[in-house]
Formats: sequence, C-alpha cells, structure tokens
Amino acid sequence: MNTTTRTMFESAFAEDTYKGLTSYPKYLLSKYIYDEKGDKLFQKIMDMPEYYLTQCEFEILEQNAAEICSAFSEKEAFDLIELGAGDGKKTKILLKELLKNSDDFKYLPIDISQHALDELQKSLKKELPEAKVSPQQGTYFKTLEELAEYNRRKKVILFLGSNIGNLLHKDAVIFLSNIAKAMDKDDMLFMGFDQKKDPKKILDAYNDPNGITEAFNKNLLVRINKELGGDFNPDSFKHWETYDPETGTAKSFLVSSIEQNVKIQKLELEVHFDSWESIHTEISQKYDDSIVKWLASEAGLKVEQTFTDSAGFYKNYIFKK
Ligand code: AVJ
Repeated sequence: MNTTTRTMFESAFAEDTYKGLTSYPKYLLSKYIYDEKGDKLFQKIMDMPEYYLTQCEFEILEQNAAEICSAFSEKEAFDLIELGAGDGKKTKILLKELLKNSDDFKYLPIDISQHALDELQKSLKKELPEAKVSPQQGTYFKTLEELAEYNRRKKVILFLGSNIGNLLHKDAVIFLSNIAKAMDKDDMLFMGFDQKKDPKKILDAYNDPNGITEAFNKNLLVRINKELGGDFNPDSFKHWETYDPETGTAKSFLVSSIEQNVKIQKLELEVHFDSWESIHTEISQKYDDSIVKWLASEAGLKVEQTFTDSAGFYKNYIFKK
C-alpha cells in the first residue's frame, strides 16, 4: 500500500504521519509536536538561557513599548489582534503601555485552544482588569477573515515569537498574503523574526545540554506511540541540529542510530529504518532585513519600522499595506 491508494485516515495527524514516514527522505511535521506535553516542553525551552529568542523579544518590547504603541495608534480606536495567544507574557508589556495612555483598544487573542484562551483571560482579569478582552477561538485565517468582514475599526495584528520560522519561504509568503488580505490601508502587522547570527549561538539554542529540545523533538515519536499505536523506541534516535549560514535555515532531525522496523498499528504500517537514516522534523528559519523585505513585498506588504535588541539577535517589524 502506498500514499496514493490509502485514503481513509482517522485524523490529519494520522494522514500526515503516514505520508511523512513513507516518503524518502522521511519527515514529520513540527506542528504535531504541540500536544499537552509538547506545550509544556516548549514552555521549558522558552525559560532556557540558550533559547535567546524569548529574552530578546522581551527586551525589544520592554525597551520600545512607548514607541511601538505610539506607532500602533494616533489616538483612534483599534483592535489589537494576536495570532497565537500563548501565555501573553510578552503581550502584557504592550497592553500595559496602551492602558497607561488610556488608548481606546480591544485585545482579541486568536487561538485554536480554548484552554489557552481561558487561562489567558483569567490572568488578564487578575493583572490588567481594565483591559477589554475578547478571545476568539479558531484558526488564524478563518478568524481573521471574519473579523475583517464585520469590523470597521483599525486593526493591529500581532504575531510574536518568530513562529513564522517554521515555514519555508514560499509558505511564509502565503501566510503573509493571507494576513495582508485581511488588512486595510491603515492596518498594521507587528511581527518577530529571529535574525542570522553566529551559527554556534543558533545551534546551541536548538541543542541544549539538558536534553529539553531533544525531548521536545522526540515528542513526535511519543505522540505517534500514544495516539497511533506506534512502537518507536525514542532512545534509538538521536536529536540532530544543523544550521546553514547561507540560507539561514536551522533544521532538526531525528536520526536512527540502528537499523530497525517500527510498527504503527493504526496506520497498518511497518516503517523500515536503515542505520543512520534521518527523519526531518522542523525548520527554524533565520532572517535578515533583505529577506524580510523580500517576503513582505511578495505578500503585498511594506516594512514601516524595525526594532531590535541590544545584541541585534532578533527583530520586530511593523508592516503596512
Ligand atoms: C516556536 C517555532 C519559534 O523554531 O524556534 C524551539 C520552536 N523548536 N526549539 C523555534 C522550537 C525547538 C520555535 N518556534
């Protein structure tokens, strides 16, 4: 049986896993890392000293909160729409600043997870009770589209954390174009992009000595075992990170250290691994100004303003149509 004759799958996860493990070279999609355990491991990653991205973006927001917020609005009412709510730790810096200036805005976090939205709303009620919050459960683009349709207020869209880095450039352009479609002339997009830097610094961020990133990467195998009846032995795979300074692409792999067969019951599949055969699991793209400018122009957007941290490791850009 191969991918073309197999059409019935119990879920997108099952189908994508089947496709990835029957391809050559093998791959799995990084979006499936994030179940409950994957979310917790990513929280831990953000607390690691090696994972500089979080601290850098935090520093940018703290140091430039006033300037960023004054760019967002010249006293007209607006909606602050965030793609991927998370725990809101970084966004709260901006919310505080906006409240300080008694700007007329409403905060609309969009997330697929109702649980994440509930937690965020609870913490905002406690910490920033004056903020007007209207959580939107759903996928980014569908929700954005709906918001754009019925809403005449100015929109400022936030997409933090260099999450765009999981996309190849052609998909990043599609992603940005979809956002641009929901934007009017005065609307803004505020986004984080991790920058090209010393390759060693990048490799260390994705290969910590405590094995947290390894566990995060291997959570794909753990999840296949749990949800699809797989019998992967995660210990027989090695976490491996590469960075190409020319393209700016960091890649994560799981490499089978032995020749082995893995059964995945619910896919009715047995997967053969040669020794040292790889599974590609994630890309974490790094950028520079010219790549960002090019991506933006392909999507019909223009870079308006740029903010960076003291080390110049990370940048946040404001885009307009
Ligand atoms: C959440 C996609 C921004 O690629 O830096 C962290 C995920 N992977 N460590 C990134 C991740 C390994 C992260 N993003």
